[in-house]
Amino acid sequence: MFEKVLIANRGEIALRINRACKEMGISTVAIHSTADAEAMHVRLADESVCIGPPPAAQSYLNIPQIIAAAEITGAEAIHPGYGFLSENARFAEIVTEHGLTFIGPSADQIRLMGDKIAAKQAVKSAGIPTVPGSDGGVGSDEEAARIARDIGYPVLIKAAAGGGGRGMKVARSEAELSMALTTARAEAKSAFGDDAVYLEKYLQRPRHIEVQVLADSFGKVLHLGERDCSLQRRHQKVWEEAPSPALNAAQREEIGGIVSKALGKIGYLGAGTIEFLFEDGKFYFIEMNTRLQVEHPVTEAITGIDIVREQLRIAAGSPLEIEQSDIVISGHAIECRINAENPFNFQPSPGTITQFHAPGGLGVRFDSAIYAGYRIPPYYDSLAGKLIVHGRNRNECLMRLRRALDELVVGGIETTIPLFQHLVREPDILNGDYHIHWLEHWLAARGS
Ligand code: MV4
Repeated sequence: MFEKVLIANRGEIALRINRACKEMGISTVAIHSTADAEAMHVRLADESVCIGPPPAAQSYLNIPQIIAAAEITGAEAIHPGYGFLSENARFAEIVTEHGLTFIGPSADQIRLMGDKIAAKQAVKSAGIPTVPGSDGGVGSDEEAARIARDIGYPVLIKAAAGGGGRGMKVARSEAELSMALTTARAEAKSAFGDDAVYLEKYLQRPRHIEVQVLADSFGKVLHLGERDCSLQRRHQKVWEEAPSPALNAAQREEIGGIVSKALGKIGYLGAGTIEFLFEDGKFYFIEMNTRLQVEHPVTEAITGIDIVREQLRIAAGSPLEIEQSDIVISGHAIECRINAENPFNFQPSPGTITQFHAPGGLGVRFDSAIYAGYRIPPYYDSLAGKLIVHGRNRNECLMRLRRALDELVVGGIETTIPLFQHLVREPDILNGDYHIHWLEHWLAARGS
């Protein structure tokens, strides 16, 4: 096992990684910008290195400074967390070229999954169901029209270099198609420097369901069940839960088995997530994430598996010690993202936290790097904490979530807590009856 790991991130995820390292007897190195000198991740790590000024481009994305910090402190491995450099294939390559271990899959796998056309083809040929569409990029408008006529309207045009919802255009009829293609190509070119686009059947009211996997360097792949991340706004997830209220045990086993087998064929390494749209009882692959995700704790809650510990063990070349049959889904978990934002219009609300009280008790976890007196800097994302609640079933989980939200106090800034106070009382949410557009419809109906 590594003796020292550099954590190339900030905020709650840096604390999360630090915790796994400490439990495994690994020394930790924090990196930070000048804006984060007082941050909790810096205080809790064994060592810290200031790597640059506040803008992320000059600090948390500054590859030479991060490599230098690892070399100066003698760290053997780098955990990228999520966001920042976590899905930057070139970073993974540079880490490796410096004789360090990147805690994640190979640069080639990150690059493959970053190219949405290549990723779709790779997982499809490994047996994962995909959305009907152009198998590969679309060439001429005539070719696109032929494919669209074949799969039926509406169709969705996606950028090969996109992902996370950037650069998508819906065409509802052939009359709209050529304009939509032109716009999509132009937007893709200016956003990503690559105008390659592909076509898919547009699914109108699907759920977003993602399957968590762990794969070791001995070819063993385990799936840890799914998470339902359908409650989102502008491609930012707000509430994630597991198991999905929409799946039965047979569907869970089936998709988990398909995913494990496919990732075994691809030779995937580490923790990963396969994202699906789920509509009318069918799964359709959309993307693969090659990083640890914000919402990983809901899976930890229902499986008892420490995903970050497993990432560290896998990266150090250790085998997964459990079998698929050892993984038992127990109860239900929900995560609420507590953002420093206005709860209904989501405008960022950085500033000083004047009061803070974390909720506790059985089945309650609060992952956060905030404290009373902490000033949330305006330079980074607005996630202030994650409330993760576990119960023996969904109703107990919801009851506990209402109680935990009532205990949580974050004063001095606006947060999304009031949004969740409303959501835990909405009939559709209580019934688990929602889809990827539900939250935006609900917000529009309340006039926010
Ligand atoms: C889709 C879709 C409908 N049909 N693909 C958005 C993010 C990116 N990962 C894929 N996305 C979508 N792809 C087809 N063929 C609808 C979305 C989508 C979405 C997906 C997941 C979660 C939230 C979403 C919000 C809007 C659109």
